[in-house]
Amino acid sequence: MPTNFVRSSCSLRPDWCLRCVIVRPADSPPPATDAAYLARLAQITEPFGVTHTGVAPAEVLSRARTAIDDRLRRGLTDGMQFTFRNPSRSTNPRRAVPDAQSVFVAARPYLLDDAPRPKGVQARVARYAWVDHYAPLRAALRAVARRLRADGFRAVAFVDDNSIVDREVAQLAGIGWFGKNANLLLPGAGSWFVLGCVVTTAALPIHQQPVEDGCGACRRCLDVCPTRAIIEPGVIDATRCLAWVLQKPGTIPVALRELVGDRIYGCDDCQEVCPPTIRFGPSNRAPAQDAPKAWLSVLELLTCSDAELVAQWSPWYLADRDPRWIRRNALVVLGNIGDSSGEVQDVLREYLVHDDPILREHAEWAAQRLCMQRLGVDEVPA
Ligand code: B12
Ligand code: SF4
Ligand code: SF4
Repeated sequence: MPTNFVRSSCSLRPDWCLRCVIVRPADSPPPATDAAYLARLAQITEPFGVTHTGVAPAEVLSRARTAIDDRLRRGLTDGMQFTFRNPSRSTNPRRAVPDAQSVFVAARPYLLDDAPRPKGVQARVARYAWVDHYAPLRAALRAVARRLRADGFRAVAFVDDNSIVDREVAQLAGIGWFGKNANLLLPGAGSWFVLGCVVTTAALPIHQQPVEDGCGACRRCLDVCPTRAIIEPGVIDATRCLAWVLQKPGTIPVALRELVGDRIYGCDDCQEVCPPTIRFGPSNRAPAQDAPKAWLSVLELLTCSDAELVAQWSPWYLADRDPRWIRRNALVVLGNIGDSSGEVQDVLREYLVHDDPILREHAEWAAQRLCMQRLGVDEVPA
């Protein structure tokens, strides 16, 4: 039983806290934070499905700051909050952990076996949202943070949190390169990865060599994006990116509705066509998961209760956690791929008199589009 106790230093730096007390004798020096120590931290993450790790310096992320300011200035963020709300915080790891020395970064693959499309009117979910891949990554990084704190360092884990720009620290940690589709591509593995990190006062060995650009002359992602949202290599116009269009509050612009196709949440097109991701993705799969939700019945989404919708989709980001944005998306999908069955007509009839004016308007659009499709008309004549 140790006789001396030292306080761990969590980010709040309390004078006294039972939860933060650690049982390391005060006279034992912190361990060397060398390559062997780093390898042990990486080992901690493996059982959680993490395949790639690296270390970035805990310095101000000036390139990301410039990019964020540029996107804001050019009106490309469309009211997104995330890392854009407080850029000086999200681009400075030392705002999260004062005196931080390094950022331990981890990447976890999320590619799962393709799921066949069930019968009926089915909406497509983007691959990263088939199951909650952030939860195991968060568990991995929290385990690393606990190890670091037990060794006397301060450490805080972040996964898809607004406190830090994940792709930027991952690139600086030597995990991959910025693709023209803006995603971080891992050499020999592609981009089907979620990212997270631990900001720490431990001076871990920092990665020195950036990964070389692997896009070369390719520009498939720019050409295939259904809404032309990749306006320059690496620059996304969120007002047109379907991933944001399906998450944001309010009305989906009429000009984008047909392009939504059968998507209910997220968009994968700029990754599905990416040659390194096609080539290497399949050998970098996520651990098998039970019942991934790759397809959702549109009619069920439109007829179940709000409570059921929220309970089922709690890991998804939805503005204000409001289930009506899922219903709005479902109405657009129904307009695009619905059939003339009685069930579809019943559901549409219900939404055409809905109390919510946004849902009513999307139902009107869907009804009009389905009629036009049946008449073989693509556009309302001017
Ligand atoms: C806001 C956000 C979005 C927004 C905006 C995306 C964007 N490109 O900015 C929306 C909602 C559209 C979105 C969509 C998606 N997202 Co998102 N998103 C975020 C979030 C919360 C913040 C991103 C951010 O700060 N962007 C700021 C801008 C300035 O950064 P950037 O566009 O990446 O710009 C960088 C490049 O321009 C680069 N750069 C600088 N100079 C140059 C020059 C060239 C030539 C190039 C190529 C690059 C380059 O430096 C910039 C700064 O790092 C992060 C989580 C986080 N906390 O970081 C997840 C995150 C980026 N998203 C993620 C995912 C999975 C997605 C989707 C694939 C989900 C989906 N299937 O629908 C799509 C992909 C869309 C796309 N092509 O980018 C992952 C990306 C993983 C990866 N391997 O890259 C992240 C990291 C979440 C996570 N923790 O795993 N997302
Ligand atoms: S996620 Fe879809 S809409 Fe957004 S840039 Fe990629 S292909 Fe375009
Ligand atoms: S599709 Fe081509 S240009 Fe786009 S990210 Fe992939 S390799 Fe780079």
